[in-house]
Amino acid sequence: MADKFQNFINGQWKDAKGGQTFENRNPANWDDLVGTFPKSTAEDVNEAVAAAKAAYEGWRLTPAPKRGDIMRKVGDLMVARKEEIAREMTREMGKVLAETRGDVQEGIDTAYYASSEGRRLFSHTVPSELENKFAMAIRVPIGVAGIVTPWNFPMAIPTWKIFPALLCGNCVVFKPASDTPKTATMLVQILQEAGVPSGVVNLVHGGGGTVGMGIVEHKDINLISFTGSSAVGKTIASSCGKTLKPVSLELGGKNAQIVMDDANLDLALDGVLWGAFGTTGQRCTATSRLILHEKIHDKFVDMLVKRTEKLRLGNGLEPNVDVGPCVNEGQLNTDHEYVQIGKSEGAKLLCGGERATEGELKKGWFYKPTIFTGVKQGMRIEQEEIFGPVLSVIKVKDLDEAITVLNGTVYGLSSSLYTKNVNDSFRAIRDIKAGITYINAPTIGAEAHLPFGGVKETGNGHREGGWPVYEFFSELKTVYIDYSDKLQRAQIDNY
Ligand code: UN1
Repeated sequence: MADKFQNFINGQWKDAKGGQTFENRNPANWDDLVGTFPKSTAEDVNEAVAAAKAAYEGWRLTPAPKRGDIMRKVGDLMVARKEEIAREMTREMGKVLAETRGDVQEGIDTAYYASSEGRRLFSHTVPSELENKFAMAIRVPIGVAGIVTPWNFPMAIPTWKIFPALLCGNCVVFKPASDTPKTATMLVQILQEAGVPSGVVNLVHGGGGTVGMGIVEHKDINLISFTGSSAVGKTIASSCGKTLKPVSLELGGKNAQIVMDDANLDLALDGVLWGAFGTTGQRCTATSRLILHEKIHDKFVDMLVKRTEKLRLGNGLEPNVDVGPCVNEGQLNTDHEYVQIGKSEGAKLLCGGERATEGELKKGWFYKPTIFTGVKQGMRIEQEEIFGPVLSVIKVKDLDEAITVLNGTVYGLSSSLYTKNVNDSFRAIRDIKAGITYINAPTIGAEAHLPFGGVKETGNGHREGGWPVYEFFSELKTVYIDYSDKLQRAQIDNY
């Protein structure tokens, strides 16, 4: 009998009102049923939103340092359960244990950061232009936040949104990806145990169309934070536009690593292997393009293919496994379709390009790490987000061409340059159009206390992580206090 999980609404664990459920299976072994989860409907969303709205009146008045104390407890509980959560996460979405441990750690870092922000959360106090008048801007919460998150960082990304939302004094209705409902459940259990009052955080499982869009469109949801594809992000933004609901979007990427002819090639090789095939290429920040200076192109490609062919695929819970499965059959099919597209566009397939089915691997959604060379600017495999272990290699003659190629997509999340030349580094930092640029490090590796996000169709200008996310989850109220005992007209009486 598989474990049966529930929604969490107004401090109670409960089934979906309609009684329907969906299954969550291990992508490394489809026979392994992780559990069944409620397939919720609009009724469940309504109940969760009503609970959050009612709880808001108490939560908004709880002092921010006190909310921060709860966040510290959340961090402590996550530390205590880190290994257990990491193992369950690997089981439900496949990435290897070292990576799921990192994912939980990112949540822990975010909790402690949020905790300290409870004693800050400041804005500006500035002088008034009039005598005997005081002026300042203070931060106030907004209301009920709808949080809709993906499966690739099932702990880190929800914490990036939920912890700042709560710390600022908002209540939350949370819809996790249906590929990772168990990690989300563990997070909400921890929030409950840490003392978050009933109704302040509500968890509603189910599909994106019904539950996700149900939250986005709900009149009593006051702001939305979403991470996922650019296509869905545009739909959400259009919906939010109708009522001017604030929305923070973290969307697709087509990140590139540039390797110049003076780079430390061994270092660049470690970087691209980790960037392209870590998390099976299923990161918003994954390296899906490798831009090589023509002088080192052939040598580097040789080095890369040799190492790629040695990567060990398998169940991420087993030792010495480098690459886990794709998250589900649909993603595996997408990867394979893109391989066909790459071939038909004339790119040269050097390795991978097929499903891995040896031994136990046939029980899961494993795809061999794939490399294409001879990729030209404008090909679909060079332009479109694949979200799998498929790397496109592009040859360029100099840094200018490399940056032009790197900038030539609709996305702009992460980017990386390997070089020893300090002048080239600073030119790249200035000219690359991306939210994140790494020098001599791969495209992945964001830290919890720095802004995370991208430009162009990667988002809508907001950032997660660090301090800017607290600006999204709060509003400014400007306050003037006149203690002159007379009418003072700004701009008029003093000029
Ligand atoms: C994502 O890919 O959606 O920098 C988030 C990184 C991680 C976060 C990635 N710390 O790759």
